[in-house]
Amino acid sequence: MPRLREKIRSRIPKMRSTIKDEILGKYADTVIGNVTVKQVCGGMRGIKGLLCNSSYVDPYKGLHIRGIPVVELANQIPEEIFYLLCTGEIPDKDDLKRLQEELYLRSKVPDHVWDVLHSLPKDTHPMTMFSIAILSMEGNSIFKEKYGAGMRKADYWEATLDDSLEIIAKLPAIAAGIYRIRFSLGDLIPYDKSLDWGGNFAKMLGIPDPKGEFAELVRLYLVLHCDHEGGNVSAFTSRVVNSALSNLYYAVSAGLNGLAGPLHGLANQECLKFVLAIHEKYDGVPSKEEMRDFVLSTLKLGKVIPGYGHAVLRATDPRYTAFFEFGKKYCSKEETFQIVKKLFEIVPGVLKEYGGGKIADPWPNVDAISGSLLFHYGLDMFDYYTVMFGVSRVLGFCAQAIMARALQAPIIRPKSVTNEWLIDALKKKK
Ligand code: CMX
Repeated sequence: MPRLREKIRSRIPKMRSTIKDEILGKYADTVIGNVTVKQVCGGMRGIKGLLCNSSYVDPYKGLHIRGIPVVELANQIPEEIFYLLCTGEIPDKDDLKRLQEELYLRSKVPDHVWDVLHSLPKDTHPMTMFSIAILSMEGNSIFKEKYGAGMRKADYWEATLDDSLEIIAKLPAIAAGIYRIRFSLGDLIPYDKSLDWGGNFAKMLGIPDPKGEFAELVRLYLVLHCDHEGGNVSAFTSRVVNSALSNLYYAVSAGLNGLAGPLHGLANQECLKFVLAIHEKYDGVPSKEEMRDFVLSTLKLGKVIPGYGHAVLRATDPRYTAFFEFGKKYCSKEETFQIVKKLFEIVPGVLKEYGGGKIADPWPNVDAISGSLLFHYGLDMFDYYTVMFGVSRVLGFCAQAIMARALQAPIIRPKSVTNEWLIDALKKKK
């Protein structure tokens, strides 16, 4: 029995009493914000309407995992981050070992998943394969089985933790398997018990890695993408689905479907395409003037500059900076990395000028760089990049679901209104 379970269990009474006594008990009807018409028409941007304690994004300082700036966690491994997301603590050596053993014991992927993946059309997008693979295991949900047998509400979190461990344990094999099947790279590579979760994922992809740098990059990638509050498209979707007590297989698959969109997780694939288009056009790294022309002509075509801008951030994404440091250390001569660097010198200024102030965040987000590093190590099937993102983000989906069930959070159900209702309400206000 991993101590992760006991740690979560021991924290639940305090978490519940904070909500029940300190927050709801004293301030249930206190107003903490207004909603403007612009927010109603603009994707609910910035409306504070959800609790999420696993992570927080400061507009200027970026992602914090349980209060810790993510750059300070760059040397941890993903299993430690999952533990941290769920408990607020980094595990000691013993707890980490127990969690890794637990993941190993649950790592066998059911045979039918491979049959399903092999039966899909050859050109299926890897994200579609990923989402289908997770959903195809829904019949194994422990939550579903226990709920059917009359599980108490107080135990929902534990069954959600079991489903989380089952899913997370299988992610490296499933995701790496998708890579090898989709791009016809030969046999699947078996799980290696001597390796950590991220190291296994790197190995099972089959990318040659004589110095272990690629595995280091994969671990960093999995740490940096693990969570990003509760309101982004994928996390929110996953939370909403799970709030109906649809089990985690449904919720994770749904979150991944949101991640697959070009304004969200798919942006990293778009970013590398953009970088490679620049490389091809100028047959290498362009001059600053050429780069500026390329960026401006992209904007004039009505396209966005991938990897720049963010719904919440208002400064360079610290995850970008962490990857940048990795790139400087290991692949500063790689031309795609140099293009990424030059884009950073040009794009923010152009976006500020060209956007006339309408672009809220002209700075790079994590996607502006992640693909170029993967590309350097030979992971050049960029359709696959969002799967890497997904493997990491599932840690956050699961931690958020465990917390929500531990707090016995209700079904999520904001109110929508019609145009007529809105116009009528506004006239009355006038
Ligand atoms: N290039 C050109 N225009 C941009 C832009 C960019 N990189 N970022 C924002 N804008 C534009 C928007 O399209 C919008 O234009 P319209 O008013 O004509 O629709 C305007 O600036 C205002 O948008 P915003 O308030 O600054 O940004 P949003 O919160 O609406 O959108 C995001 C945020 C990320 C979707 C947007 O910046 C974007 O499309 N960026 C490029 C794609 C990208 O990198 N996505 C990854 C985000 C990270 C993630 O969520 O995973």
